[in-house]
Amino acid sequence: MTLKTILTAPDPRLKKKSLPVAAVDADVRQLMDDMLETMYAAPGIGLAAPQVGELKRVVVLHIDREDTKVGPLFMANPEIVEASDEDVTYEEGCLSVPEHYSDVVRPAKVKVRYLDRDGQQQDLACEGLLATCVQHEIDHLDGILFIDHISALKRNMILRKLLKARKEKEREAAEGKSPAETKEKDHAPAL
Ligand code: GNR
Ligand code: NI
Repeated sequence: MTLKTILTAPDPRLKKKSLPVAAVDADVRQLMDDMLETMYAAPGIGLAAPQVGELKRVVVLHIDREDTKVGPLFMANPEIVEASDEDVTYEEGCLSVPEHYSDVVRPAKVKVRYLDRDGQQQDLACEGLLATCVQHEIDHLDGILFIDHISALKRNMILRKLLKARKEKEREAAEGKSPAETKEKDHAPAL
């Protein structure tokens, strides 16, 4: 078991389309197990392989809430085979878009077809948070983030903030300081 590093936007790897796996072999199972551990540590309720830099169509999910308890689920090559006409709005977050949340509209119910950890094909009817999460994860496999479903104005604001936060972190690392030591007076004034 190995913890993987979760990529954050903007990162070109998060925008790429992932490739199907030929089979659920030992390597894919290892990736699934590492992803599950990484997801639990984050913590999150789902994780897609491209978020850890592996451009493969692999997803893990585990939801443990009052109203929805499911998982751990391991999915290779997941596909939405049915979606409801009815939509639902959910405030989404993403481990690759840390500390930002936005309402996203998606079909309320979906049926997902996938290969499980044993390579067996499964059809799973999803509703509630599971339906939202499954669609969010399959989006990752197609290089789509939840911020791609919101207005360009909000998206660009979030991306700018993420880039600024990353540069700040890099600067602190280069100066060998802990974030707490970095005071406002140390910042270069914004132009
Ligand atoms: O942990 C997560 N929570 C979440 C909440 C609402 C809608 C989607 C999600 S998925 C997210 C983890 C993640 O980034 N998966 O790709
Ligand atoms: Ni995500």
